[in-house]
Amino acid sequence: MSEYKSGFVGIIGKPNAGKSTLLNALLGEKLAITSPKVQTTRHKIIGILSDDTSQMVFADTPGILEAKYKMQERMLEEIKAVRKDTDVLLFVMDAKDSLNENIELLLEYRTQKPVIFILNKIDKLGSEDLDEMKREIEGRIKPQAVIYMSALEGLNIEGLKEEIKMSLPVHPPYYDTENLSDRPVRFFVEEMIREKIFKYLDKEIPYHSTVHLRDYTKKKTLTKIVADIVVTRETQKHIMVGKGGSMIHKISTEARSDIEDFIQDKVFLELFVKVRKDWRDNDLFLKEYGY
Ligand SMILES: Nc1nc2c(ncn2[C@@H]2O[C@H](COP(=O)(O)OP(=O)(O)OP(=O)(O)O)[C@@H](O)[C@H]2O)c(=O)[nH]1
Ligand SMILES: [Mg+2]
Repeated sequence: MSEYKSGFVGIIGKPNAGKSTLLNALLGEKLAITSPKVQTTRHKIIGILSDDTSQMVFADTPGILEAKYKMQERMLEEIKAVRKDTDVLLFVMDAKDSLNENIELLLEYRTQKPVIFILNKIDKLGSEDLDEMKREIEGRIKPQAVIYMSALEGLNIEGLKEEIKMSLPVHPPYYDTENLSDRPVRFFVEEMIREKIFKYLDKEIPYHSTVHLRDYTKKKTLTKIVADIVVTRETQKHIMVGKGGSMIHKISTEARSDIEDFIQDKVFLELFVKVRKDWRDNDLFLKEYGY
């Protein structure tokens, strides 16, 4: 038998490139929340894929951005930590985005470790010349590989896994092979609620919101969950609650159904909306809310 391989695989790229969708496709599980809006992911999320010969420890990260407030500074720190602590770097790019901008960004963020360059969302490409893009990437980056991918449709996922395996070091598994992530269930519950906020609210509100779990109690016949949705202004609270509570009801109903699937139990979910002015720039609130 050949030796077991195991290593850390960082997933980085611009906001909305499809990093979280890719993580989910690699794992075959919905672990990370996704949305059509930029900056959906705020925390590093570890996803672990183990088989008889290898373990890949993926780290999904927030999209690379220019930090304008403290919460975004924390997001950038997470990206920088992942990029250092990685055996193979997956750089994800929306194939319709500017190639030059993406290459510049990768040159800034890459380390000595091998890079796999992923041209994602090829399912919605028109006449763009992928081979031409590939030649330019190879010329300027010298990646281990350039992979055409549709994370949404799972196209080329197996090819990508093979490519990653090739550059994993020989090492025993880092995590118990039964584990899917290093985050507790509570984290995913908060994220599933936050996903609905990104789905149903527009403009600045998703970016001014966070979700904080207050109670998670497993009872005999169900799990009781109480969470706060935190916003920065009274007007945002009104919109979050909606007319006659319609918006918060919609968020709660959909989130509850996702949580029930995830924890395989009936859920009683209670949501409260709270105003915390400037929580995104306040060290104490950021700490309390897990940033
Ligand atoms: N057509 C198509 N859409 C995709 C593909 N991959 C991702 N998307 C969509 O692109 C949007 C962004 O996907 P995410 O996975 O949330 O992107 P992300 O890079 O994690 O974004 P941030 O967390 O904001 O940095 C979502 O609406 C996805 O459904 C793909 O291969 N094809
Ligand atoms: Mg994401």
